[in-house]
Amino acid sequence: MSELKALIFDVDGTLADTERHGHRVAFNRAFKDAGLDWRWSEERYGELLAVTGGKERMLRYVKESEPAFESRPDLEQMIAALHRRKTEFYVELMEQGAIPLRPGAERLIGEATAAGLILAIATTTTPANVAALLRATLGPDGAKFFSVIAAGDIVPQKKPAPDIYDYALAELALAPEECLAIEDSDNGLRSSLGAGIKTLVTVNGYTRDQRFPGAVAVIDQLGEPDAPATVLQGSLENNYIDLPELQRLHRMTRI
Ligand code: XBP
Ligand code: MG
Repeated sequence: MSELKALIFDVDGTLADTERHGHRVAFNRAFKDAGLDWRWSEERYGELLAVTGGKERMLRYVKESEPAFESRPDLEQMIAALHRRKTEFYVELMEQGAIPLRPGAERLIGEATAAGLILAIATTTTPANVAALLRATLGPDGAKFFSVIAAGDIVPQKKPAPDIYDYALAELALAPEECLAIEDSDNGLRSSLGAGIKTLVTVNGYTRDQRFPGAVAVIDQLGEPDAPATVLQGSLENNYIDLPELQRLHRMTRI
Protein backbone atom coordinates (compact mmCIF):
# COMPACT_ATOMS: atom_id res chain seq x y z
CA MET A 1 0.00 0.00 0.00
CA SER A 2 1.47 3.36 -1.08
CA GLU A 3 1.58 6.30 1.25
CA LEU A 4 -0.61 9.30 0.33
CA LYS A 5 1.73 11.91 -1.14
CA ALA A 6 -0.48 14.22 -3.16
CA LEU A 7 -4.00 15.57 -3.35
CA ILE A 8 -5.28 16.45 -6.82
CA PHE A 9 -8.20 18.85 -6.81
CA ASP A 10 -10.75 19.48 -9.51
CA VAL A 11 -11.73 23.17 -9.57
CA ASP A 12 -15.21 23.82 -10.93
CA GLY A 13 -17.79 22.49 -8.51
CA THR A 14 -15.12 21.12 -6.15
CA LEU A 15 -12.91 23.96 -4.91
CA ALA A 16 -15.68 26.46 -5.67
CA ASP A 17 -19.23 26.43 -6.94
CA THR A 18 -18.30 28.29 -10.09
CA GLU A 19 -20.69 26.94 -12.71
CA ARG A 20 -24.11 28.50 -11.97
CA HIS A 21 -23.06 32.03 -10.97
CA GLY A 22 -19.62 32.13 -12.62
CA HIS A 23 -19.17 30.30 -15.92
CA ARG A 24 -22.87 30.45 -16.90
CA VAL A 25 -23.07 34.19 -16.25
CA ALA A 26 -19.83 34.78 -18.20
CA PHE A 27 -21.12 32.78 -21.18
CA ASN A 28 -24.36 34.81 -21.21
CA ARG A 29 -22.41 38.09 -21.02
CA ALA A 30 -20.25 37.00 -23.97
CA PHE A 31 -23.33 36.09 -26.00
CA LYS A 32 -24.93 39.46 -25.28
CA ASP A 33 -21.69 41.31 -25.99
CA ALA A 34 -21.53 39.63 -29.42
CA GLY A 35 -25.12 40.67 -30.21
CA LEU A 36 -26.45 37.11 -29.94
CA ASP A 37 -29.80 36.40 -28.30
CA TRP A 38 -28.54 33.08 -26.88
CA ARG A 39 -29.24 32.82 -23.17
CA TRP A 40 -28.47 29.88 -20.91
CA SER A 41 -30.89 29.49 -17.99
CA GLU A 42 -29.69 27.71 -14.85
CA GLU A 43 -31.65 24.64 -15.92
CA ARG A 44 -30.39 24.58 -19.51
CA TYR A 45 -26.85 25.08 -18.28
CA GLY A 46 -27.26 22.02 -16.05
CA GLU A 47 -28.01 19.93 -19.16
CA LEU A 48 -25.11 21.46 -21.08
CA LEU A 49 -22.69 20.57 -18.28
CA ALA A 50 -22.76 17.02 -19.64
CA VAL A 51 -20.25 18.42 -22.15
CA THR A 52 -16.98 19.49 -20.50
CA GLY A 53 -15.06 22.44 -21.90
CA GLY A 54 -16.58 25.80 -22.74
CA LYS A 55 -15.92 25.71 -26.49
CA GLU A 56 -17.17 22.13 -26.73
CA ARG A 57 -20.28 23.12 -24.72
CA MET A 58 -21.08 26.01 -27.07
CA LEU A 59 -20.71 23.72 -30.08
CA ARG A 60 -23.15 21.24 -28.54
CA TYR A 61 -25.60 24.09 -27.88
CA VAL A 62 -25.36 25.27 -31.50
CA LYS A 63 -26.08 21.72 -32.71
CA GLU A 64 -29.05 21.32 -30.39
CA SER A 65 -30.59 24.78 -30.32
CA GLU A 66 -29.14 27.09 -33.02
CA PRO A 67 -28.82 24.86 -36.10
CA ALA A 68 -28.72 27.89 -38.42
CA PHE A 69 -25.22 28.63 -37.11
CA GLU A 70 -23.96 25.11 -37.69
CA SER A 71 -23.25 25.60 -41.38
CA ARG A 72 -21.30 28.84 -40.91
CA PRO A 73 -17.82 28.39 -42.37
CA ASP A 74 -16.39 30.52 -39.56
CA LEU A 75 -18.19 28.69 -36.75
CA GLU A 76 -14.96 27.50 -35.12
CA GLN A 77 -13.45 31.01 -35.09
CA MET A 78 -16.73 32.44 -33.83
CA ILE A 79 -16.80 29.96 -30.93
CA ALA A 80 -13.12 30.67 -30.15
CA ALA A 81 -13.79 34.43 -30.07
CA LEU A 82 -16.86 33.98 -27.86
CA HIS A 83 -14.79 31.81 -25.55
CA ARG A 84 -12.00 34.38 -25.25
CA ARG A 85 -14.58 37.02 -24.32
CA LYS A 86 -16.27 34.62 -21.90
CA THR A 87 -12.93 34.06 -20.16
CA GLU A 88 -12.51 37.85 -19.77
CA PHE A 89 -15.96 38.13 -18.21
CA TYR A 90 -15.25 35.15 -15.94
CA VAL A 91 -11.93 36.60 -14.74
CA GLU A 92 -13.71 39.91 -14.09
CA LEU A 93 -16.32 38.11 -11.96
CA MET A 94 -13.59 36.39 -9.95
CA GLU A 95 -11.77 39.71 -9.45
CA GLN A 96 -15.00 41.12 -8.03
CA GLY A 97 -14.98 38.23 -5.53
CA ALA A 98 -18.18 36.75 -6.93
CA ILE A 99 -17.42 33.15 -5.89
CA PRO A 100 -15.94 31.96 -2.56
CA LEU A 101 -14.21 28.62 -2.04
CA ARG A 102 -16.52 25.84 -0.87
CA PRO A 103 -16.63 25.05 2.88
CA GLY A 104 -13.54 23.20 4.06
CA ALA A 105 -11.46 23.82 0.93
CA GLU A 106 -9.17 26.52 2.33
CA ARG A 107 -8.74 24.67 5.65
CA LEU A 108 -7.84 21.43 3.87
CA ILE A 109 -5.36 23.19 1.56
CA GLY A 110 -3.69 24.68 4.68
CA GLU A 111 -3.66 21.40 6.63
CA ALA A 112 -2.29 19.39 3.71
CA THR A 113 0.42 21.95 2.96
CA ALA A 114 1.47 22.10 6.62
CA ALA A 115 1.72 18.30 6.68
CA GLY A 116 4.00 18.29 3.62
CA LEU A 117 1.54 16.84 1.14
CA ILE A 118 1.88 17.92 -2.47
CA LEU A 119 -1.14 19.69 -3.95
CA ALA A 120 -2.13 19.75 -7.61
CA ILE A 121 -5.03 20.76 -9.81
CA ALA A 122 -6.57 18.83 -12.69
CA THR A 123 -9.31 20.77 -14.42
CA THR A 124 -11.01 21.21 -17.75
CA THR A 125 -11.29 24.95 -17.40
CA THR A 126 -8.95 27.56 -18.92
CA PRO A 127 -5.74 28.32 -16.93
CA ALA A 128 -6.62 32.04 -16.63
CA ASN A 129 -9.84 31.08 -14.84
CA VAL A 130 -8.00 28.95 -12.27
CA ALA A 131 -5.44 31.67 -11.66
CA ALA A 132 -8.17 34.28 -11.13
CA LEU A 133 -10.09 32.08 -8.69
CA LEU A 134 -6.96 31.24 -6.66
CA ARG A 135 -5.91 34.91 -6.56
CA ALA A 136 -9.34 36.07 -5.47
CA THR A 137 -9.78 33.43 -2.77
CA LEU A 138 -6.29 32.50 -1.50
CA GLY A 139 -4.48 35.79 -2.09
CA PRO A 140 -2.23 37.28 -4.81
CA ASP A 141 -0.01 34.19 -4.84
CA GLY A 142 -2.71 31.65 -4.14
CA ALA A 143 -1.35 29.49 -6.98
CA LYS A 144 1.79 28.83 -4.91
CA PHE A 145 -0.03 26.15 -2.91
CA PHE A 146 -0.19 23.94 -6.00
CA SER A 147 2.92 22.26 -7.40
CA VAL A 148 1.14 21.43 -10.65
CA ILE A 149 -1.82 23.17 -12.28
CA ALA A 150 -3.05 21.02 -15.17
CA ALA A 151 -5.80 22.93 -16.97
CA GLY A 152 -7.72 23.39 -20.19
CA ASP A 153 -6.50 22.59 -23.69
CA ILE A 154 -3.05 21.21 -22.76
CA VAL A 155 -4.28 17.65 -23.30
CA PRO A 156 -5.94 16.15 -26.40
CA GLN A 157 -9.13 15.05 -24.64
CA LYS A 158 -11.03 16.70 -21.79
CA LYS A 159 -12.76 14.89 -18.93
CA PRO A 160 -14.25 12.24 -18.81
CA ALA A 161 -11.07 11.13 -20.61
CA PRO A 162 -8.21 10.50 -18.13
CA ASP A 163 -5.76 12.73 -20.06
CA ILE A 164 -5.67 15.68 -17.64
CA TYR A 165 -5.02 13.40 -14.64
CA ASP A 166 -2.41 11.43 -16.60
CA TYR A 167 -0.75 14.76 -17.40
CA ALA A 168 -0.84 15.88 -13.75
CA LEU A 169 0.65 12.56 -12.59
CA ALA A 170 3.47 12.83 -15.14
CA GLU A 171 4.22 16.41 -14.03
CA LEU A 172 4.16 15.35 -10.37
CA ALA A 173 6.29 12.30 -11.19
CA LEU A 174 4.03 10.26 -8.91
CA ALA A 175 2.15 7.00 -9.35
CA PRO A 176 -1.66 7.06 -9.21
CA GLU A 177 -1.57 4.99 -5.99
CA GLU A 178 0.30 7.83 -4.26
CA CYS A 179 -2.49 10.32 -4.94
CA LEU A 180 -6.09 11.02 -4.03
CA ALA A 181 -8.36 13.07 -6.30
CA ILE A 182 -11.25 15.25 -5.14
CA GLU A 183 -13.99 15.67 -7.74
CA ASP A 184 -17.61 16.82 -7.95
CA SER A 185 -19.07 15.24 -11.09
CA ASP A 186 -19.54 11.94 -12.89
CA ASN A 187 -17.36 13.19 -15.77
CA GLY A 188 -14.63 14.18 -13.32
CA LEU A 189 -14.82 10.86 -11.47
CA ARG A 190 -14.56 8.89 -14.73
CA SER A 191 -11.49 10.92 -15.60
CA SER A 192 -9.67 10.42 -12.28
CA LEU A 193 -10.60 6.74 -12.00
CA GLY A 194 -9.53 6.29 -15.62
CA ALA A 195 -6.08 7.47 -14.54
CA GLY A 196 -6.17 4.94 -11.67
CA ILE A 197 -6.55 7.50 -8.85
CA LYS A 198 -8.77 6.89 -5.83
CA THR A 199 -11.35 9.64 -5.68
CA LEU A 200 -13.49 11.39 -3.08
CA VAL A 201 -16.59 13.10 -4.49
CA THR A 202 -18.15 16.26 -3.02
CA VAL A 203 -21.40 16.96 -4.86
CA ASN A 204 -23.09 20.28 -5.54
CA GLY A 205 -26.49 21.39 -6.81
CA TYR A 206 -25.74 20.36 -10.39
CA THR A 207 -24.22 16.95 -9.59
CA ARG A 208 -26.18 15.78 -6.54
CA ASP A 209 -28.30 13.31 -8.55
CA GLN A 210 -25.47 11.81 -10.57
CA ARG A 211 -24.11 8.34 -9.86
CA PHE A 212 -20.58 7.79 -8.60
CA PRO A 213 -19.59 4.14 -8.90
CA GLY A 214 -16.05 3.53 -7.65
CA ALA A 215 -15.73 6.67 -5.50
CA VAL A 216 -14.10 6.09 -2.09
CA ALA A 217 -16.93 8.17 -0.59
CA VAL A 218 -19.52 10.70 -1.74
CA ILE A 219 -20.31 13.66 0.52
CA ASP A 220 -22.18 16.94 0.11
CA GLN A 221 -19.20 19.11 1.12
CA LEU A 222 -15.76 18.83 2.70
CA GLY A 223 -17.33 20.40 5.76
CA GLU A 224 -15.96 22.13 8.82
CA PRO A 225 -15.88 21.10 12.49
CA ASP A 226 -18.98 23.25 13.09
CA ALA A 227 -20.60 22.48 9.71
CA PRO A 228 -20.68 18.70 9.27
CA ALA A 229 -20.67 17.02 5.88
CA THR A 230 -23.51 14.69 4.94
CA VAL A 231 -22.34 11.29 3.71
CA LEU A 232 -24.19 10.12 0.58
CA GLN A 233 -22.11 7.01 -0.19
CA GLY A 234 -19.51 5.15 1.89
CA SER A 235 -18.66 6.24 5.42
CA LEU A 236 -16.51 8.74 7.29
CA GLU A 237 -14.97 8.38 10.71
CA ASN A 238 -15.19 12.10 11.34
CA ASN A 239 -18.04 14.35 10.22
CA TYR A 240 -15.85 16.57 8.08
CA ILE A 241 -12.84 15.96 5.85
CA ASP A 242 -9.44 16.50 7.42
CA LEU A 243 -6.08 14.96 6.62
CA PRO A 244 -6.44 11.82 8.81
CA GLU A 245 -9.81 11.17 7.13
CA LEU A 246 -8.29 11.48 3.66
CA GLN A 247 -5.43 9.16 4.67
CA ARG A 248 -7.96 6.66 6.00
CA LEU A 249 -10.01 6.78 2.78
CA HIS A 250 -6.86 6.40 0.73
CA ARG A 251 -5.70 3.40 2.82
CA MET A 252 -8.91 1.53 3.22
CA THR A 253 -10.59 1.59 -0.10
CA ARG A 254 -9.77 -0.09 -3.34
CA ILE A 255 -10.98 1.23 -6.69
C1 XBP B 1 -15.31 22.22 -15.84
C2 XBP B 1 -15.79 22.50 -17.18
C3 XBP B 1 -15.42 23.76 -17.82
C4 XBP B 1 -16.07 24.99 -17.26
C5 XBP B 1 -15.86 26.12 -18.22
O1 XBP B 1 -15.30 20.81 -15.64
O2 XBP B 1 -16.43 21.68 -17.79
O3 XBP B 1 -15.82 23.68 -19.14
O4 XBP B 1 -17.45 24.78 -17.12
O5 XBP B 1 -14.51 26.35 -18.46
P1 XBP B 1 -14.43 20.11 -14.53
P2 XBP B 1 -13.98 26.84 -19.90
O6 XBP B 1 -14.82 20.71 -13.21
O7 XBP B 1 -14.83 18.66 -14.59
O8 XBP B 1 -12.97 20.31 -14.86
O9 XBP B 1 -15.05 27.69 -20.52
O10 XBP B 1 -12.72 27.61 -19.59
O11 XBP B 1 -13.74 25.59 -20.72
MG1 MG C 1 -15.83 19.77 -11.60
